[in-house]
Amino acid sequence: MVPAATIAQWVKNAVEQTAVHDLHTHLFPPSFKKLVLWDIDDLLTYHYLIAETLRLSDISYEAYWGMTKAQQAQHIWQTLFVENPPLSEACRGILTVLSKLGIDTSTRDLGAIRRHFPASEMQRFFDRTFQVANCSGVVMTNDPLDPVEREYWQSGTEVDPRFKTALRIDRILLDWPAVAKDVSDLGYRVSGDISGQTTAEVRRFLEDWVKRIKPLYVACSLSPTWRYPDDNVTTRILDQCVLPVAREHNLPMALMVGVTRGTNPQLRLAGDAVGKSDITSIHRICATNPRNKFMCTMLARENTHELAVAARKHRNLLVFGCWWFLNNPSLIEETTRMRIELLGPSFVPQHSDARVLLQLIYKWDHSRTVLAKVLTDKFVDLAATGWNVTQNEVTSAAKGYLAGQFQRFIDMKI
Ligand code: FIX
Ligand code: ZN
Repeated sequence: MVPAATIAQWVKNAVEQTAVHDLHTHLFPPSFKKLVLWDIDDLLTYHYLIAETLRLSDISYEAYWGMTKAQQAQHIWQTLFVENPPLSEACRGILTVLSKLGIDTSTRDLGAIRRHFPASEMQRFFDRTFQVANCSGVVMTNDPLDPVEREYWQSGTEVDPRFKTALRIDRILLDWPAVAKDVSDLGYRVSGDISGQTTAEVRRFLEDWVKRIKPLYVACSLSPTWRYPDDNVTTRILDQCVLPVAREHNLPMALMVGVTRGTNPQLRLAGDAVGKSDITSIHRICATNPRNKFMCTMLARENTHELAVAARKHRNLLVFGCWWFLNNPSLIEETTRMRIELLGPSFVPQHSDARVLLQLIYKWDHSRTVLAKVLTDKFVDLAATGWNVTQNEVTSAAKGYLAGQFQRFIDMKI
């Protein structure tokens, strides 16, 4: 029988040495200059840390938002790292990043830390981050209705090949009729009441953007109240526009379900919350559209188990990631254990959701540690049955979880 210590070493090596392909981030390539977030002030002003700071500091929302980014970062550092111990996952993440980059934090001096991130070094940090995070590529979140981003695509800006695309369509699915004017301003004959040529024109809009950015999948985040099917515009646009286009191009539709936007609008991006969602809608969308592929992550811990069960029922459904408030070691561990027990190798344990380039370093370091722990236990359990665990199968499991399963699903024809 292979000793547990040997298995642990094989798993650790395989999980550390396999390059991850990160299937959902909010990162942009260096050429999309206005959208790039990368340095220590960007790390500190991450919306996870804004929410944590405004719980502990007496500053008003208005005063916080009235500061420059550098002042906000300083305030967050002072509140979360100097006046309090940086115990939360998002705080620990910053310290992991700095430590992996060899930056000394012992003096707790933000000024000294900032000197490691001169603006002139931005480009170099891209290569360094991908290398330290052992990441081969990331999928962006690409919104054609964002005027700043659209300009980069329309002007043919070159994209670093490590950055893959995903066509994000939240506004098209959720903001009708308000969004009709924006789509119509782009030259599509659409109307707020979805009359006339509207659905054909929305399809043409989607087709044009599929051609332009060549996405790996189409994506939308949805609230806990989302139901499928429903007698509303979202179902109509899904059924008549999005799913036919996705089918035609063999693109999965990624459903990220369970976010209540703007629970506290004063917190802006940090003000979104979580709610329990409806798993039967996932069953129905997969069952009634068998020629479409779906990816799904759900934000509520309460939905995680039933989502794994749903994936057992629908081969056109890929479960992925521990999203946002689930991206904490304790919840990644229980979720990953349960998913392995129900789905074996056929899911994607994690995505980073990184908004700031350097976050790739900590999000993957922390997730890899948990994945290695769980995978070791599972292979040790196998060895205890007399199964002759081999280093090859350990390596191939790690490759599947970190890159292969996603690629397999993207390539799969149904
Ligand atoms: O909808 C999403 O893609 C979410 O991940 C984001 O909107 C969210 O703000 C986030 O950054 C979570 O990690
Ligand atoms: Zn996201």
